[in-house]
Amino acid sequence: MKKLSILVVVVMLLLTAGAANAAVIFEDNFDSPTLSPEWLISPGAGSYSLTANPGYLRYTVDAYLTSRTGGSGTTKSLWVTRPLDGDQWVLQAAVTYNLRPSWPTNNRCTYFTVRQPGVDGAWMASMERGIGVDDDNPSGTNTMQFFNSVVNGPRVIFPRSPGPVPPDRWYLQIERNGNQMISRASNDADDSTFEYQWEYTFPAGYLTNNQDFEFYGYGWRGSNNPPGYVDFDFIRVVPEPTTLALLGLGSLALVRRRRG
Ligand SMILES: [Ca+2]
Ligand SMILES: [Ca+2]
Repeated sequence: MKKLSILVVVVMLLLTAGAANAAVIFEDNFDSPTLSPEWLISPGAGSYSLTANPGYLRYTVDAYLTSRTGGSGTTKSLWVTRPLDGDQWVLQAAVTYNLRPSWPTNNRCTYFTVRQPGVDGAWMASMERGIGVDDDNPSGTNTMQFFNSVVNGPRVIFPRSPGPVPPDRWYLQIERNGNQMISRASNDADDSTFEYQWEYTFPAGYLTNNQDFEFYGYGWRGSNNPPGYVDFDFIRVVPEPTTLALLGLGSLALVRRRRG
């Protein structure tokens, strides 16, 4: 009987692992020299390359008076987006920021965002990595900010750097579980632990089931020499863990039925 129980557990684990593996919703490791057509480009200032650092998508910020949508004397920046259906998923990305310059020149901020569909769809979760002068917060010249369209989440302020800020690698996750959004970030090279986390639950009915994820950057009061850029190692979407647990339970039920 004990052996059978162990067998059931082993089979369940195998099936769960299989389900998890098969259940990757989307994945791009940026191994191809051309961008997959699943991505949509909204043209503007800035550029992307899959050959500058093979295996990575490099987004180079145009820091000379650019903004997300343009206007007020700024030029619209380039965005890379992808539509995503459903309300149970985890978006994962490994990214190396190389924004380089520090105070007082070349202000650059880059965004990793999930928003409701449409150009101005409500922002559901966003992480902003910014380097340079921050008009709103003089000490905030080297920051990671969590926010959405409704509220600002935590802002992590790193020491002001007298020289160019060295490249830093982050592992980012944005999880949607119905109305709840959870943003997590790790910058200590251990992707299994998150040094920063922020949760926000939207009112029922606020969010539709569809969304886009998007990244872009912009800057102001700066030149583009030297350039600042972001290297994405991968971006993937997997089912939200509760969904996976249910898949596991489903596997167990199947095994039990087979035994019965
Ligand atoms: Ca960590
Ligand atoms: Ca890669």
